Amino acid sequence: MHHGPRRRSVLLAGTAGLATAAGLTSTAAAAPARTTPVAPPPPALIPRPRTLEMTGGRPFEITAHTAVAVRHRAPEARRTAEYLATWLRRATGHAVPVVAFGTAPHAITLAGDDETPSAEGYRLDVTHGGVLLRATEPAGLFHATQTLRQLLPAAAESATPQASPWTIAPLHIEDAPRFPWRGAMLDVARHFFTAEEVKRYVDILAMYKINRLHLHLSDSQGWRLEIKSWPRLATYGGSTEVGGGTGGYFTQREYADIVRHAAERHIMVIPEIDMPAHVNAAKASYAELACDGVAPPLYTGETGIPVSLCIDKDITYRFIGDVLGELADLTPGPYLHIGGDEALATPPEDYRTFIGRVRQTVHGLGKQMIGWEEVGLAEIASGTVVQFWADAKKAQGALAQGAELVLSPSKKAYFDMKYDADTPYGHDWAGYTDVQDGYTWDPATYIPGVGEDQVLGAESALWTERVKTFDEVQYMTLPRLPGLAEIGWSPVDGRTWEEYRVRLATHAPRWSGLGWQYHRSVEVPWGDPVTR
Ligand code: IFG
Repeated sequence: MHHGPRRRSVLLAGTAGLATAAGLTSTAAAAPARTTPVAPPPPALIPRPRTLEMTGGRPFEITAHTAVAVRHRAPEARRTAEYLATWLRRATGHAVPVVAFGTAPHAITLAGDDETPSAEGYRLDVTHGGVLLRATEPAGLFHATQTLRQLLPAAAESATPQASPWTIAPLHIEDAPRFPWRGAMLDVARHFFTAEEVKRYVDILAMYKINRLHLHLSDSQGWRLEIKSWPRLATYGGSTEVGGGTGGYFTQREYADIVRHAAERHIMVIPEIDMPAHVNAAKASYAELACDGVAPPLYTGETGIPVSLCIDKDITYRFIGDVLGELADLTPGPYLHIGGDEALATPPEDYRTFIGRVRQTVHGLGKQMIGWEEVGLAEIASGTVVQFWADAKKAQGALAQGAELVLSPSKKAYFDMKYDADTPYGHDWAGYTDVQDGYTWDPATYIPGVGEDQVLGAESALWTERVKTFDEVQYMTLPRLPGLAEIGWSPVDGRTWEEYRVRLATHAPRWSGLGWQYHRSVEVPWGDPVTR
């Protein structure tokens, strides 16, 4: 961070003081060699904002007199102001009160912005006299606070007061996302992760303006959400995981807590109950779900196993109605993800019948259906969201029915893919995905014949058959997630790996300061080894 003018003025004052004490004439002492102030380097923001202009002049400094002021029609803005003030207090040690607009001379102000209506956009102005965050919607204000966070040194992430000068070079930013959907999927079924760990994951997403958390809540190896009308799904179906560990599940209270934590950071939770395949945990829990009435044993293996719900049994649809009904009540977001992937044990005609019935259940609950690309093989309503992961033909078929696409290409955005041959965790069936590989693609050109206006955005997917601990989850996520966030948010023109990798390297001290694990890929110029 550039300290030019402020430090120079302090130096000058110091020098003059010393010079006067030494009896030197003030003119001689006060006229050091004139150096033209070096323009501060543009800050290393990720995702890169739409416009950024360094406006010069003396920096803004957070001091004991700095307050956070708020003036916005939405009551939500006050909570964002409190979030920002709380964050600033920790590392600066200053009081940083939240005050009403106009009452503090030296303030960081969160305000409305009638000029640039946008769901998530914002404008950010830094001058010597103050900082102004403007946005029409609270989500835009929140994104502006994440940008402000990155304008301060990494020491600002510390949980205890640091001495760093808290200065920001004057600038003007106008910003808004290219795609509305920037997501991250976490598979909590193959290995279970606690609500606390999921909330930490949400904190990583928030730093990079990701706005969707897709939770893969059920699979053959585990059922991870309490369903009151079918209690054994969680108590028995959630009692183990890949490798035979104790597994676990979210009570409905814990799931609601995850939803709240995410909503405060303007992240929508999208729950997935995978069907008709990937259902061994459910069938093991209730024999009546099995076609032959015999519950299979719990499954703790790594590979997918051929299994299907019994398409022509009525109880199957009562089960689905009950489960999705409780899930809908717990999920404020508009989407229910019904999976639909890899239905190898479901005959194609049965699959089409099944997806048709589930679609009606989802719509009956007032929700929109989202499914993996295979749901395009069935009749889906226009407006269904289809998540592309491997087969362009299936995705194009879904588009032909009026679906909208979210891109999770397994060769680019599957964070269970190893970085390289030395990565101790994860898979390699889609090939290695190192940081550069995961960054060099574009959602508007990735699938032949599918352009910008048919794509809602991009989403990473972290499957956890071979990712056991939350440290491993962080290691597989960082440093690839910031790249996916930039792909989803920033303008594509001018976006290059050569320029991005330098910005990315400067974020490592932030992750270290927060105790987040990450992979120090040889592709990134990390600089001097930081204590990790
Ligand atoms: N494909 C399966 C996942 C997971 C993945 C691991 C999808 C949609 C392979 N389905 O990806 O359950 O096993 O990379």
